[in-house]
Amino acid sequence: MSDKLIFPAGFVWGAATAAYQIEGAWDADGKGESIWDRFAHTPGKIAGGATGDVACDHYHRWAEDVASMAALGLGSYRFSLAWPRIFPEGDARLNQRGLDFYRRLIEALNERGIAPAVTLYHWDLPQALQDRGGWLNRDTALRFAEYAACMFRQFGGEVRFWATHNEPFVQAFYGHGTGENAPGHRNPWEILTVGHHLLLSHGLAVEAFRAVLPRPATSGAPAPQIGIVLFVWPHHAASRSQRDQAANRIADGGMNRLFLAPLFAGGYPEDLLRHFRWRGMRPAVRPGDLALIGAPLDFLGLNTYTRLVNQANPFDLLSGARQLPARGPTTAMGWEIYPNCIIEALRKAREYTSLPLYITENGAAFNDVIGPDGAIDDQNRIAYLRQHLAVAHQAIAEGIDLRGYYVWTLLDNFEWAKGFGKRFGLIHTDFVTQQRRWKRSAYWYRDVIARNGLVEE
Ligand code: IFM
Repeated sequence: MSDKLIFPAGFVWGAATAAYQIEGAWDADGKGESIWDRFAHTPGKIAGGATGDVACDHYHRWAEDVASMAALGLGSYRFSLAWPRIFPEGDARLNQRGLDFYRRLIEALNERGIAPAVTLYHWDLPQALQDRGGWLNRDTALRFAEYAACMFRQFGGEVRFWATHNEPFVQAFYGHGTGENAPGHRNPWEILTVGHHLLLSHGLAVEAFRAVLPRPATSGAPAPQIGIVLFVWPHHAASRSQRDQAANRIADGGMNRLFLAPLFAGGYPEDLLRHFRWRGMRPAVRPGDLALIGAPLDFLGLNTYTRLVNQANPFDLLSGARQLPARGPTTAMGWEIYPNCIIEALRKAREYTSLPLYITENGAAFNDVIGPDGAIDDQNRIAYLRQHLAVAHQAIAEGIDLRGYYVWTLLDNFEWAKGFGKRFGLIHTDFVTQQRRWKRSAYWYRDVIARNGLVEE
């Protein structure tokens, strides 16, 4: 590796968060209950009984957090809107105070030259819609499109990047298959229906976006763009055996192709449909759905952290595969440190689309230690980020149209079912005092941004 890896001019350096993981203020100023509020308030669902009721209290401390972003030199900040903060019952009644919060945040970002990258849905569905069936109900897709259209009208011009969804795979498989995430259903038969309705809602939202914010005829100031963020983790077969190869293809299919193919290749992959149909599972596709889902986008975001190694396992009725334990060094999540996940995820996306690509999440949880002087010398996180960025640079050199990279995450936050124990942040959060403290990796990332690349001293 050269010791100087400079990224193209205009490369977007960012950091990402999500509403439920940082905002807190779960019932403040008229916010409605979300499925994550309900889930976290249910005993036994979250490690240590944690909830996102307060989290990083970003709802009240957003100005301090934006100041940190500016000090880091971020070119863009990726965050999500809490749908029930804006529509407490999911539809109809707009909560002005929730809207005002996001207006203040977006204005503050733009004033500092930090391009807002807004995700409309990062898993916190209004509970009122869940009570009407949630994502199992096709109607939720229509409600999502109305909410999205309202956001485009309210903030359209001030937001540079809009993403409809974050990781629909996770909502469908962990929310409805394993039950690890809200709404906590353990019913694999729901997965494809939920996945399809998420994709349908994406398509309807894109249609609304084009109606509210038509593409400008001439180029001037950067026009708002619309895309989606997918979980794309490379899958490897445990061996060359035909059984492992076949199991790996289905496992990869469930996570990656199930979403890439309808978005970019006109429909669900036949082999997956066959595999799931045999198990009594099928997406509830109606005429016209696939055309909506495949509507042209402006960019694709990829969240990637590691790879998965799959072995055939006839006892797993869903995928027919078992994931082998990580080999070699891992992060605190138990995820193998595998920097090539970046280029493999990008190549996978490129099999489907020539759109501009962004790594919208990449980063690592480690058991950070606060030294006697108060410093957090997280060399392991710096090494992780450096290795993954070096591979991102290699991808660009290979001709992949990678336009930006967002570290997951700006500050330690609520890591879903794992509670507060897994710290991914560049900035340390003391969840008792809410004191923020820059880790060494934050200073390091600031220098990477300032130099537009990796320049080792
Ligand atoms: O914290 C999550 C995030 O909400 C979605 N992508 C993966 C991250 C780490 O698990």
